Amino acid sequence: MTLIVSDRYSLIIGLGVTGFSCAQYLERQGERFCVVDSRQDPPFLQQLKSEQPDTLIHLGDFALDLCLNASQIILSPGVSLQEPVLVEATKAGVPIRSDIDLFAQAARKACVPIVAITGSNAKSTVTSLVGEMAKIANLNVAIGGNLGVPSVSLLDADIDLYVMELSSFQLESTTGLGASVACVLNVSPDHMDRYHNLMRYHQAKHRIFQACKAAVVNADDALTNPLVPDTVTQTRFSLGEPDVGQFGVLTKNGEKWLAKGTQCIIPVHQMSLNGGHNIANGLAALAIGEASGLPMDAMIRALTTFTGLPHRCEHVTNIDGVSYINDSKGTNVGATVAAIEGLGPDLTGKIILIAGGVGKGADFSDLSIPVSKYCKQILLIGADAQKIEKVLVDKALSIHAKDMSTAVSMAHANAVSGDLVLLSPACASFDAYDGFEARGRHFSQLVRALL
Ligand code: UMA
Ligand code: ADP
Repeated sequence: MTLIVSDRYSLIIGLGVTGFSCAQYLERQGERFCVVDSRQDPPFLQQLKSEQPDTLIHLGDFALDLCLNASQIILSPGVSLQEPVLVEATKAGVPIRSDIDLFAQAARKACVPIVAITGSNAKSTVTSLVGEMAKIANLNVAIGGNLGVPSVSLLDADIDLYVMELSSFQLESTTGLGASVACVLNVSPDHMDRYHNLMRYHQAKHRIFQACKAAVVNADDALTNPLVPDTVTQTRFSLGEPDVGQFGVLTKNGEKWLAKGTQCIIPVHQMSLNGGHNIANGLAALAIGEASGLPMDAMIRALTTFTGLPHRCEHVTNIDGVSYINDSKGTNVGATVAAIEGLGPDLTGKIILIAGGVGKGADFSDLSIPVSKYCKQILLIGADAQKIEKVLVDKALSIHAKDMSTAVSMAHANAVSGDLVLLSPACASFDAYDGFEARGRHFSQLVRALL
């Protein structure tokens, strides 16, 4: 320990997937570093010990001394900059960086463009869709970030383009990203247990625009407007009619089209993604793809073939005319509102919504109107069920269900042909599941067992 604190070293904080990927990266670079995690048994402890038996690991707290003596801290996204040791380290002038900083520095050095996508919702969908467009255009594209593979593990000499989903947690400690194209898809409250207020969360998201070359803006959401110099090209998308050079929706012969200016690009019904919210996602992907120089034909093909990711408004099955949809990734209020408003208008019947879990300090009020408009029932599960019920104007719609299994049985019993049973919890899952995937799988299994 004495030896290491007297020399210059990087300190990796966190030994989850991010911290471990950074340890592998710094090892490859031949840099001196050590690792701390406040947990006694972090997820990648055994892997790090077996791959790097000589790396110094400190567990159980954030080790103030190690922080204060580091030449830089590489911070995992699950740890807030407001942690007292990090506040101290900042005061002491120790630079705090993210894995995204390490990644971007290497990508910039190799002159490989980075497409950077954030937003409260739709990040994974739009990132994957843009990635698909690039693949169809025969680019060697790497896709990751908050979605799947951590950033530094993607670095490879053969890559033509990086398409990165970035979270506010990652952006908080990312500086001067320099993306070739940057986009905040939308902003609505999330992670209010980590941020003091929406402004702090908004500020974290907008760090994505630092030193970007082009920005893509959601014209329907003022909170996505970037503060960037005039030299940064801006492309806008909107669910309304597009202005010249911008992306939007046009109606031709009674049919809705994704369009650019006056040019119709693809009829909405030819997209494989369903729901009004996915029209916005298709437009965002087109705008980001175009700003990245992708050819229109490849982008159109991707829109027709990309069916979406599991657990995002995923169709499970139909039983007696009732559709069952798994939207377990609907983990905040904005997502669930989008799912209800995206799917509700096309139904002959109504939605039976299954919601609840860990609310992350959210205000659920915005659910009330869409629920009254499109739902005939809301089945509440999980830790924050009461909080959701409290804000509903139409309280008669809500019923408490003991657990997911009871909720699915009740939904099945109450649904009639034309209805849609939607799991879109507006909450995280950690009160009852390992994550949104486990929750979605459980829902889908219970639904299939009804067949
Ligand atoms: N933790 C400690 N002590 C530590 C370090 C972490 O208690 O010393 C806790 C954190 O508070 C958190 C958990 O451990 O509860 C995981 O944190 P982490 O920083 O080790 O996370 P990773 O395993 O590296 O995973 C992270 C992202 N997780 C978070 O931001 C919390 C993953 O996004 C991401 O896929 C991965 O990096 C690769 O980039 C997950 C996520 O939930 C899916 N993201 C949030 C979201 O999408 O809303 C932002
Ligand atoms: P993220 O990675 O930001 O969580 P996903 O693509 O995984 O985004 O989608 C998460 C959820 O967000 C979906 O399950 C859906 O409920 C909701 N959603 C999808 N598209 C939109 C949109 N354009 N606006 C708001 N919510 C959306």
